[in-house]
Amino acid sequence: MQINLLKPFKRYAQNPIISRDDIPYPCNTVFNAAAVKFNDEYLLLLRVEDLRGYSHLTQARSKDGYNFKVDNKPWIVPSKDPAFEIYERYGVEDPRITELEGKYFITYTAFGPHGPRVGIGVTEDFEHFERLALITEVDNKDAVLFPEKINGQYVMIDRPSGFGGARGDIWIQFSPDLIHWGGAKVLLAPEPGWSPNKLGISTPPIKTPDGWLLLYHGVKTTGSGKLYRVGALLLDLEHPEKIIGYTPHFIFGPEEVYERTGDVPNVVFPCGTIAEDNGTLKMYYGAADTYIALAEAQIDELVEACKLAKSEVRPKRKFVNNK
Ligand code: M1P
Repeated sequence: MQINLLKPFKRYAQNPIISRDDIPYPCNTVFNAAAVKFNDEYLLLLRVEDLRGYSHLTQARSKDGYNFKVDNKPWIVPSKDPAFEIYERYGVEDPRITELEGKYFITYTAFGPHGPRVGIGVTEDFEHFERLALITEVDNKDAVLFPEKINGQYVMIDRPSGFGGARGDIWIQFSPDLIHWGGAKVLLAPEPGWSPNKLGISTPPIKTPDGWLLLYHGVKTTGSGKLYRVGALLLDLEHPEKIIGYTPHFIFGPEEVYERTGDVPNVVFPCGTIAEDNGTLKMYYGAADTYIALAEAQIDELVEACKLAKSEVRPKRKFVNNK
């Protein structure tokens, strides 16, 4: 396989693009940002961890996608509404944004004493945010919405943790109203190799002529802790529960000092991409749970890498119980 299909992403030379020094108020770290283009600007929704270790979400904006200015105050903080409070008491984390029916839906991890679960809310103007519901039970995170209904249903991918949280598989669910979800099916499970312990969808689906393109993260637990890397996945346009192909190898992993060193070393964790009109994909990722960084790839190369994978001979998926 050509090297650009094995390693399609090129890092921005000025990485990292945001660190805690860019946050205009005291905090511990900034990482794992959702991304969207809004009003001709690039908008990142940053996960900022405060000095207590609790996370909230703060906006940053840019004219060029590389140089960002961070808002003076948080935008989404843990809710005081009794319907949400206990489930968000320890923070709101790892947002993803999907433009759907002219609005911007934000899925996020609500973290509280009972464990992580997925929340969903909506905005039209990135000023007012309306929480809609908590849409999964615990233990679940890494949820992304598709940008359109498919066969009359809204579609979401999430990551319930099985086996007492010892493992994470990627699942797909369907809904008539974005609130009530069901019909869950497993999409992709950890395999021996680069991602034997858990997986999670990283970025919302991008529609291409060949299928829905998504990035996902795979986790390998090593003697030095967890190693987070990124793969790509292509799903059928009409039947997104069908995998067209996915990269059997990781396509992006920690290499640079800012990815290898930080609060959680050896982590690259994208939550947002922006597809440019020229076919470039900007991937915004958390690095070592300490920075935001940027890498770019060509969408057609990512699709090609997924499609080639389909024809590769590889061992049949094995059941891995990490307990
Ligand atoms: O520390 C690495 C990541 O760990 C968690 O990710 P996941 O539950 O998908 O393995 C999250 O806390 C994430 O924010 C963090 O970057």
